[in-house]
Amino acid sequence: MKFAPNILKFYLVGGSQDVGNDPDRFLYDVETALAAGGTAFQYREKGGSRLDHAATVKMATRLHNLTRQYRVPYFIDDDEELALQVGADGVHVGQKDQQIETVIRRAAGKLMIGYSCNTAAEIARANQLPAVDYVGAGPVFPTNSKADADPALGLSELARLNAASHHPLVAIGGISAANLPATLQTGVAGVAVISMILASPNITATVKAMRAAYQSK
Ligand code: TZP
Ligand code: MG
Repeated sequence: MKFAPNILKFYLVGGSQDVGNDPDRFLYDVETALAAGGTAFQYREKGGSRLDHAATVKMATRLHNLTRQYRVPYFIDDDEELALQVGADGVHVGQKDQQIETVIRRAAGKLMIGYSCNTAAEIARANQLPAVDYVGAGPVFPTNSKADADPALGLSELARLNAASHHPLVAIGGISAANLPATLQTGVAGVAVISMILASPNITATVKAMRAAYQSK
């Protein structure tokens, strides 16, 4: 699958730890969000997860089937080997994960590559890496979904990072229905969310409200 910036519009991120370690609920919620119009999905099995490696591979395969069914690009966080093993479309690499150069060497041409860049220096470095397809910047607002998150950037710093980036930029961290319009005003290509969707009492309504926020932009 070839990268296009519009896949970043409503980028759903999550793992079973984000829904109380309930794998079946996780699959059901991801399917609901994809059916309602999510534009990309990233499987991020992280801190607090109770899945062992075999269960993670099984989950990654089931999610692959779901993303195929809904024709949504499928990324895996921080594990290009798992991404290649299950036939995912991309890998997302954090600053504290594997070296980006190593991932590029192993995955360029086979997987789309996303890279977390939360400072001007990190954006400048990513600008020198044409194999990177998009950058993710955050947390924009305070978040409870990432234990080791940096301090919140705020909207003006987000706008500065977006302007400096040669790659399309997706904003992440603490994005809610309330701050979505202001976040989009910064000019970012899209927003990536965990709790806005996975903690929503009505996922379908939440995704539809996100779509409406784009239309009124
Ligand atoms: N990276 C920066 S903030 C964050 C990640 C993975 C968590 C985003 O979760 P939420 O619930 O949308 O704030
Ligand atoms: Mg990571």
